[in-house]
Amino acid sequence: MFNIIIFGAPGSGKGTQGQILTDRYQLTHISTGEVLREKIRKQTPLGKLADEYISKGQLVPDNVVIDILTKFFADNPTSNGYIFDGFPRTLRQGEAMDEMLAEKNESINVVLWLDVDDDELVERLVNRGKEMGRNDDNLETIKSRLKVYYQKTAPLKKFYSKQGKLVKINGMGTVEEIFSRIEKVIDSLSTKI
Ligand code: B4P
Repeated sequence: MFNIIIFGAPGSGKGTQGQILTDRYQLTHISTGEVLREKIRKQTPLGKLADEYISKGQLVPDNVVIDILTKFFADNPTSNGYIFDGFPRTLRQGEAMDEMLAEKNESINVVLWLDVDDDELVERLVNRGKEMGRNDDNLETIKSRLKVYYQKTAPLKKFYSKQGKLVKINGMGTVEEIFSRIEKVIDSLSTKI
């Protein structure tokens, strides 16, 4: 199994590159953001709760997203490899994920950190807000998401760097250019496993 975390600030291309990676390597993909948006669309109790946080640019509480991951593993007990997109976003989530994988005698192989300038992040998200109408893609909420990213999510870089798993990818450029950088990293690592 080859397990990947795709990591980065909001708008860094996690969802975009995560989907391409899933198709290219036949991985099992989870985007916690997508799962939460689906619950919001269906107006489930969890969706209503998540909406209160997402619409303000805040993180949904750890226990809620950790439960989503637990269910994901129950629904997908075996795989070629998993790709985690938008999870973990806090140290507690990272620790919980390591424990869940250890129970399956598995671990994370690589954390791909998509590094993108803040100005570019804001521009991508503002554009998506105009095109797709996602209610968390407005300037005020985007600023708060970036602040939360630097406070709560960016410390995970140290967590994975200490484990020797963090690989920085230049996330500026076209989708194809960025994917080709990712592909080189995965191909070089997977031959060593
Ligand atoms: P997510 O769905 O993960 O949203 P995101 O961080 O904004 O990134 P996303 O993956 O959607 O965007 P991408 O970078 O691909 O989370 C949404 C919310 O859910 C969070 O704010 C939080 O509240 C909550 N949540 C989710 N997971 C959670 C967790 N684990 N814990 C707590 N809360 C959680 O792309 C952005 C845009 O850029 C797209 O429009 C794309 O087309 C464009 N783009 C991509 N690559 C590009 C490129 N190279 N050039 C130009 N544009 C590009």
